[in-house]
Amino acid sequence: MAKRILSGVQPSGTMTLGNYIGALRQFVKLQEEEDCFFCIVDYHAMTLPRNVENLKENIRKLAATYLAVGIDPKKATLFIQSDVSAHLELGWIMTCHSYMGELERMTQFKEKSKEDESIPTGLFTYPALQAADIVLYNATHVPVGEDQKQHIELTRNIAQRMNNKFDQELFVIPDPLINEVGGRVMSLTDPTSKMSKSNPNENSYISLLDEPKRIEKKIKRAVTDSENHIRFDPEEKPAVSNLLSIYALITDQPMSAVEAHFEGKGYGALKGELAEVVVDQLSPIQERYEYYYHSEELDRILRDGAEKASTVANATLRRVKDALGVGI
Ligand code: ATP
Ligand code: LTN
Repeated sequence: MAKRILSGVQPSGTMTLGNYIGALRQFVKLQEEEDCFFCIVDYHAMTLPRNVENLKENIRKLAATYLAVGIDPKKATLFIQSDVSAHLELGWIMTCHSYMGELERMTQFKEKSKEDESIPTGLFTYPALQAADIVLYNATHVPVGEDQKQHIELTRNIAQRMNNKFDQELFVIPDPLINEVGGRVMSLTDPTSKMSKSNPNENSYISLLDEPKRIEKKIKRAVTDSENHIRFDPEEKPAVSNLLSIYALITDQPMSAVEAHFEGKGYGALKGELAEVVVDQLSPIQERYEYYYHSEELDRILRDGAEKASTVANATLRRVKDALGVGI
């Protein structure tokens, strides 16, 4: 039987090469074989006040990016979370079945709540909404980057808890799908933290919409080490290993082939060739992005997607409300 896939991305800025390698590229492959739902999780983006400012534009940017990287609305359902009200309804129900203790353990919450003195409540309860996003579609698998593993684990726990409580298989228990290589693309300026679009230092990430010159510049400035010896060794040489991983993933080669290719060459060569393959991969995506961003086709795709998603989500919500005994 085909797997049921659900994943979500926050409209919180321009997608990075990390998002592309860790998540979007997987989505494009999965849609060929599996039954896929991809969501623009705008209610999640709202959990940080700074994301509220350009929400409308960021939603459109993300929708155009999904299509530009190759998500095909004939094969997968693409929709905006806030167009399917079942997310908030089930989100509340799942919030009521989650515990403060387990939410307090979430690494992403700990990281993101460091940024501000006033921590929005939504930032804390957000993993319960993410759990609802997933189980609403009876997802069997959730393709995500490494940083989301803990949230999927939490989803499994809440879903199982509710199945036990109501003594029926209310929810499918989902598995994460994480790329072994590429599940965590690191920052270009600090190889100990993940490449993130919310990093204020723009040199730390490559945006999918960066112009060729900018990509070259950022890669040239990327930190390395003082050895000038190319070797894949994430422990001893995290920065160079990160560049090598990106090269291997973009060119679809095993690391052994990449190491052999760069044998005897210096960091200058690695950076030059890496910039070239990244630019080659992103150029056609950027062209398609421009087209979709300005097209009415995009609105139609999102409207159709919301309709299809609502049908599936409402059926799950109905089942849950019946089990709880709420509503008529
Ligand atoms: P931010 O970087 O602003 O904290 P984010 O990029 O983690 O946000 P999303 O845009 O919702 O948040 O992430 C979309 C997907 O990309 C998720 O599955 C996430 O795990 C994955 N992802 C994000 N950054 C990376 C990275 N550096 N390497 C691999 N995958 C990543
Ligand atoms: N929390 C995720 C985004 C997200 C998601 C989802 C991912 C929200 N709902 C459902 C997978 C499935 C993030 O911050 N990247």
